[in-house]
Amino acid sequence: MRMPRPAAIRPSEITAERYFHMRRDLLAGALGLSASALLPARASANAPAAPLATLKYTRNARYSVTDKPNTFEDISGYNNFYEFGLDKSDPAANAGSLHTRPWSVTIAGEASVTGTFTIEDILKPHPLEERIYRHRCVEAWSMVIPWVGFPLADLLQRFKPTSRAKFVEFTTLLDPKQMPGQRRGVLDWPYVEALRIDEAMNPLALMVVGVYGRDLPNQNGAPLRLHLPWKYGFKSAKSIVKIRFSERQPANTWALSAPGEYGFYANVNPEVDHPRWSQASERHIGGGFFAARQPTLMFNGYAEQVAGLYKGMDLRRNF
Ligand SMILES: Nc1nc2c(c(=O)[nH]1)N[C@H]1C(S)=C(S)[C@@H](COP(=O)(O)O)O[C@H]1N2
Ligand SMILES: [Mo]
Repeated sequence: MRMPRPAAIRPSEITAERYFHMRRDLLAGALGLSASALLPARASANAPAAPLATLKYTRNARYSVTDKPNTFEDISGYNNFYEFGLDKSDPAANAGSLHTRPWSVTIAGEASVTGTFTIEDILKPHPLEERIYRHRCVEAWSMVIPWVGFPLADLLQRFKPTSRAKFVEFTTLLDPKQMPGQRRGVLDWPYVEALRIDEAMNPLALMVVGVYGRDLPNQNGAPLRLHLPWKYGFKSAKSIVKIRFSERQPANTWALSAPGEYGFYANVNPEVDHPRWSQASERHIGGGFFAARQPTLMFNGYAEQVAGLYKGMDLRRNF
């Protein structure tokens, strides 16, 4: 992933407002209202008239930021999905060749329940919720996305991981016929990502099936993709076909391809620069070319919820 070095940000551009996300539910509680009563008009106001199925879900204000979501056009038109090309517009142009039904997911490794399940079996027990999450790419751009999904922990618990399950690995579909980018050796296919089990079990870790109240567009990782909003976007594997519990730390694709640039943890950290660019600020997609850069927040603004996972770790070494 290549990126120009972003310009320095001026202190005047640091908006205090960004530090007050996720306070709405507290305020609502004090007023004796349900949290959603204070929410603005439905995030799906920008939803497309696309033939994507509508989903049933409830809104989760407790785990949503109050930042304005990006448009559906930005979210589905500016993507990283190297299986469909390297340019941001390639996934939207090329991901039509992906067939997301039938689809199956294999559960393997250190768990009492393993095997191959249909996507319907995977999804059935899980009520869907909408969560508006910040999404920060390692390339120093960001978006705000109204995902629809369910907690990753709820899915993983169903398979009863054993006490030896210290990590969870996620693998994207390998099929060069459907994924033209896999005909080129830009990455070591299939795309693999992994988490420590306690990270995966954190309530913020989301198994995503939709956006703006509808099924995920293929370019966003249909039918099943991860999003962990405190980590750089590359941890969020798309179009998942395998979940494996393991005792040892799995290798992840980006760290394998450039170990000096992409680590295993990939926590958003404004103090640890990428070797080729600063991570102190980000370009908010949709803000226009001349819009001010935003300061990047520690753990992408989710420090209160996740900093404890990394207590005592040197985050410069474990980047
Ligand atoms: N299989 C796969 N998953 C992937 C990627 C990819 O190239 N292939 N790119 C990652 C990166 S770098 C980012 S920023 C996010 C982008 O997700 P989005 O296109 O839904 O915004 O997907 C991540 N998941
Ligand atoms: Mo990314």
